[in-house]
Amino acid sequence: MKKVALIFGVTGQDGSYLTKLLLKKKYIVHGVKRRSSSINTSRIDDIYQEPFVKKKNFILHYGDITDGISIFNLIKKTKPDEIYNLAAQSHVAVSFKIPEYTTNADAVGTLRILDSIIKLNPKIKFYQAGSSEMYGKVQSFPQNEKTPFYPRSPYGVSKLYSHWITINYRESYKIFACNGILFNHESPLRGETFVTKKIVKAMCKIKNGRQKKLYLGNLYAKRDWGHAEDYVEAMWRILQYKNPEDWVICTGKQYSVKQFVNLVAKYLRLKLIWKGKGLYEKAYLEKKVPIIEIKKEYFRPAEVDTLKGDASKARKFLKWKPSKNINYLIKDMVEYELNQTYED
Ligand code: NAP
Ligand code: G4F
Repeated sequence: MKKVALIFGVTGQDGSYLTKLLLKKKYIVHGVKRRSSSINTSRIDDIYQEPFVKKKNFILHYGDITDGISIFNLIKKTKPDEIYNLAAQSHVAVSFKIPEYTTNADAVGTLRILDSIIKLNPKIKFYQAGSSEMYGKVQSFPQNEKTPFYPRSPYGVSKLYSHWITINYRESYKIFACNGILFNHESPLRGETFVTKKIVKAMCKIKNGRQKKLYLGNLYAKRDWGHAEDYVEAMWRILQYKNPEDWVICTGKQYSVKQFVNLVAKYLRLKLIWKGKGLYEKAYLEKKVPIIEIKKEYFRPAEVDTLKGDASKARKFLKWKPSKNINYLIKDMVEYELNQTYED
């Protein structure tokens, strides 16, 4: 019998990579997409061309994480062995602008799935997409499964609710429900307003003479950036482990936004010279033209200054470790971007 997976958030970066992974593992994959006025399946459309995709092993359904009826009905209809909850309003800065919606989707959405599981089939395994944003103002360094949380945004607070409600349902109803605490992971499919994609896209366009300037916020925030393809493998391993537990997934290496910019510039052979401080810091190309400037609007009301994880537990028990480093990530993102054709 083939295993059946149900993915909430199938149209996102991770949803796309996870779908491919599960189809290669011969799962039947049901994906939940939400209704939008324009087509939102661009990240998964190519999956239908893959040789391992047959007519009936990848099926999309309409649903919404803020709509409990759709969640209940989809779980009832698709009868999954495993549910992956990747659906979220996943942009931290945006969560300050739409905090109530973010809480509804990112916190209560998880409760809706968990409660449907215990009502319909408590044997379903559940993966919750937790985030290193829950560490926020970090309480110890590096962060592992024992590090106390201190979220700094409506997004981080909502993810923390999801983390604890997943543990609460696991302990109360003995279900196989797990939290992955994933640090930042990127890829060519990353959303365009996250900082890595924004930098790569703009700098490729600058290199090709299609854009003049890139505006950024806090250059000195540090992140532990991995590749999404590695991280979806961890999600799957988490649900195959003998016990339902919580897991930190990260590279253990940390770079600032400015270092990321410099690595992209190096790959593109752009010679950047940084001058000035604070809001007046600028990166010049060939000493003359400023191509990167700072805009106050990209700073957040509360920042997560530094994140660096410790994935020893996953290394030891899941036999998981990242296979791609930051240089591979940048090469993958830049090469993808350079191959895009732009209408402008
Ligand atoms: P993403 O690209 O933003 O994808 C989010 C997915 O959720 C998209 O498919 C989106 O649909 C869907 N979604 C949003 N609101 C929804 C709603 N109300 N109902 C149903 N679906 C909804 O995010 P990602 O980078 O793949 O991340 C996947 C998950 O991991 C998210 O929960 C994120 O918060 C979490 N996470 C990500 C990272 C990271 O660094 N990438 C790290 C830790 C945790 P549309 O395509 O229609 O927008
Ligand atoms: O790329 P970011 O928007 O990612 P952030 O806030 O770390 O969140 C991502 O990773 C989390 C895991 O830790 C996920 F849970 C979450 O869903 C999301 O995927 O920003 C990274 C850093 C921040 O410190 C931000 O202030 O980059 C800084 N930054 C500087 N200039 C900018 C910009 N971020 C964005 N998005 N845009 C800028 O212009």
